[in-house]
Amino acid sequence: MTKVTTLGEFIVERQADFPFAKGELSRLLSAIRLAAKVVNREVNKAGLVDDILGASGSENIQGETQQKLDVYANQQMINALRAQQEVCGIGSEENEDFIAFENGEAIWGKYVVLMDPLDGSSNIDVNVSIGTIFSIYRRKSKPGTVAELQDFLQPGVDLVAAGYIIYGSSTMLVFSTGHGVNGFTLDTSIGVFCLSHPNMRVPEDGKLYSINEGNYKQFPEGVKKYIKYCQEEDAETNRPYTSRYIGSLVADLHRNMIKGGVYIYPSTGANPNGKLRLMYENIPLSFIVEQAGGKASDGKNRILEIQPKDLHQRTPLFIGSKNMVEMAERYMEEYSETAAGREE
Ligand code: P6P
Repeated sequence: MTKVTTLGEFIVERQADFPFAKGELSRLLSAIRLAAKVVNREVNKAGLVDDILGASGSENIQGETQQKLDVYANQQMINALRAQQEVCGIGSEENEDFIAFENGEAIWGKYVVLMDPLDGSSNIDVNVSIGTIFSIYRRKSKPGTVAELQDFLQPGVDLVAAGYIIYGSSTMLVFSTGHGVNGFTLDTSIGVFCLSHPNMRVPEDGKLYSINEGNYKQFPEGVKKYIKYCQEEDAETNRPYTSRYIGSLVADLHRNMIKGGVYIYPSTGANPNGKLRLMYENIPLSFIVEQAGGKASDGKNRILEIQPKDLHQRTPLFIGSKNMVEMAERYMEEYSETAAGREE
């Protein structure tokens, strides 16, 4: 019988890999792991209980209707991380401003966490996979003081860890601390995340392209040309590709991580800088994909090198198999007056 490695054992075995003092990462990840299990329990019964389905009646900073499960997931992550005392503050896609923990030991926490507690939540009611995305940074402000905005507005190159949880046909936690990417599947019979996808690598090439072609008319010319390239017949370059778009970023990204592919959310008329948030979606997922040998940009600039200006800043996202992203970037360069959409 092959040895099963749990997430806890993995962290202990690989402690030397982690740029954390002993035990800090395991406490941080155990908070995220706990929250993931609690959210998973609610996600899995969402179809059965009215009080967790559907909209909460409130809106988040983006003016998007918050689904009850978004609000629930947000609170579970905040509670779990607050309890761990390693984190001095949290930035969440669901909250207008960051949350600085001021209780007791928390002000000595060396890290901050940014998260999208439940991405793709509009899919909850139709039983499509959704996800949680998180980033971990070292704080820049002085320990013993409350967290400051500078602790959160850090570029992706300064990340110490990032990951996502996908609530799908199985629930998986995929994360990296800068030493490759590993995937853990929740064994619900014992409530433990077990190493199922060691050292994940994004295939350099793929046959899948993911984009909401309903927005075709509003796309930059370079994106239109790349879509046409994907649809042309060419036996040598294995085209036409297949279009797969779930409308749940974590699900589309996870499939492309495993099978190879490219996901593009470019600038559109409705969203001149793209729809996805730099801090809560694009940076953590770009960190993961780069650690697995893939590539991520805004169509020109490497996502991880973008200096954030605002907690809820949006950027276009081209992410996935290296060769596919680079082909799309070539079309953007050749055909678009501004590679990252219209001027800001
Ligand atoms: P559209 C979900 O709202 C999300 O943030 C991502 O998970 C998803 O990929 C994208 O937006 C879908 O957006 O405009 O294609 O419906």
